[in-house]
Amino acid sequence: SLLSTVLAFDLGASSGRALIGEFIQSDDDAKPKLQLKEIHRFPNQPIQVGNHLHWDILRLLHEIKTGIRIAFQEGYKPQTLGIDTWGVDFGLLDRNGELLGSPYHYRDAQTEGLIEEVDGMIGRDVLFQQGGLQFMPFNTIYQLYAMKKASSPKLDMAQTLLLTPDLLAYFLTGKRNCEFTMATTTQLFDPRKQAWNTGLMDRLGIPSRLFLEPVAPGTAIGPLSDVVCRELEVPPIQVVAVGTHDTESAITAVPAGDERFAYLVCGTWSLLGTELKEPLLTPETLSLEFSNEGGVGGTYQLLKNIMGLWILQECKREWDEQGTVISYEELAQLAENAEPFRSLIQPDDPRFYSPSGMVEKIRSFCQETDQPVPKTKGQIARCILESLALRYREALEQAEKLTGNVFSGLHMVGGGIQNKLLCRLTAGALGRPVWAGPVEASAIGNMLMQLVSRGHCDGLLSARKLSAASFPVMSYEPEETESWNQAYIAFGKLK
Ligand code: ADP
Ligand code: LRH
Repeated sequence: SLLSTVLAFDLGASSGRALIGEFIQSDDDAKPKLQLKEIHRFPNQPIQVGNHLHWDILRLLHEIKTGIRIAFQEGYKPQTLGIDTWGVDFGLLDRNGELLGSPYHYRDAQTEGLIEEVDGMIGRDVLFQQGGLQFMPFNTIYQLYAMKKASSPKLDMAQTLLLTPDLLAYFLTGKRNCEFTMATTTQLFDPRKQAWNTGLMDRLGIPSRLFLEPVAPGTAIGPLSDVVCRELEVPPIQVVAVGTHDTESAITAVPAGDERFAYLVCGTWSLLGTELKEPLLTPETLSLEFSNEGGVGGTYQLLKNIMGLWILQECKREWDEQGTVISYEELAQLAENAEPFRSLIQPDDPRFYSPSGMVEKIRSFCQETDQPVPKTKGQIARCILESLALRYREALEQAEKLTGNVFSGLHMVGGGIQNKLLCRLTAGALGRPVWAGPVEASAIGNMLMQLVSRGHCDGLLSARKLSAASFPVMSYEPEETESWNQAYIAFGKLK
């Protein structure tokens, strides 16, 4: 029998999707399971306007509304819905509650050079002690500081800052909310004090009035507003603040059996880390540049933000724009057939962060480091995938060093695991098994927190058990360990 139906919106930097989750108890007395159905998928394309890169937030709202409509048209009756998105970005509301302009995309160039500038004002140690994050140019702190430096009138007029998932929930409910996991991606939330860092905001000229008190994942925000219900002809279902940061939703769905495990959330970004009960704010964490992000169920996630499949996405975009659209399956196939260990890049080299010209950037990296320059699509894709796999090894070893844990293998989740070659290469590079699944981890984690909020699931551990019982996992065993060890040495010399 059907115990509950939930609707999850998972918005990544490359695409968004709506999935229905049915929590089902079968007749044969087995434990209840979660069943997924994808009902809507849409691209998420940033738009350059003048000097700024923006998200098309109204289009995303439109697609979410479309997803809600489709759910009911297809006969589902979700009782709740949740939204998770990429981290750090936000919209500003004026005193009438209207959105001030289009939210900036985190890859907007306005934050260039600001890490160093803010370091100079505040000090890197202090920033790390009080923010816990890896120094990424996109962190909310730098975006707001960029607006301050540009004397943005929007910043003067703004009354409330809503992080992207809260902004979208606000459009649907009219209720302003601030969910904890997203709050911890701003670098303005102090993980030790568990409070907004108003002292830091004052020093940078960021108005502290903008920030709402964070609520724990699993908190109900409110029902769909009357206007939305009338427009879509749907009942006022409840919107829940899930683990609204997509990374944290994905980690919620990792089907790990034990308390200590390592994971890799593999999408546009690669987030590799391990779950802790408290933030680890040591000098070693700072020097190895790991983040402490707030997770669901009172956890902290010690993780490394790695450039990820973004590099391949950008190459694909370039090739597609030249007229021959190539699928990720085809690219993986070409990479499979390409010569192994021909050339490597350091995926986290800053040049790979900004959009455009990616193929050329890869070639010049190889040239500068005296390696064969990759020419074909297959050679380029192979170079990216092998380099990522080696970077994962480095990050996994660093996570072990920081925590003193030893991990017997790596759980991989997210859209990137559809690239089976990447999973295989990762197992090879690590010299340890990879357990891949589920693909839709963020949407599943989103659903699991809806089930927690409705009392169907009593917390993170049982949520993970439900994920493990409901979705298959594919194992990859290490191969060609000696060649990988050689490649790892070559990779280490690239810095
Ligand atoms: P995000 O949530 O950040 O938008 P996803 O989790 O959807 O990202 O993962 C997107 C990545 O997954 C793409 O960059 C691509 O490399 C990979 N991918 C998606 N579909 C496939 C596929 N069919 N085969 C291989 N790789 C794929
Ligand atoms: C992955 C992600 C990651 C952030 C980045 C902006 O989608 O949320 O955790 O650091 O986007």
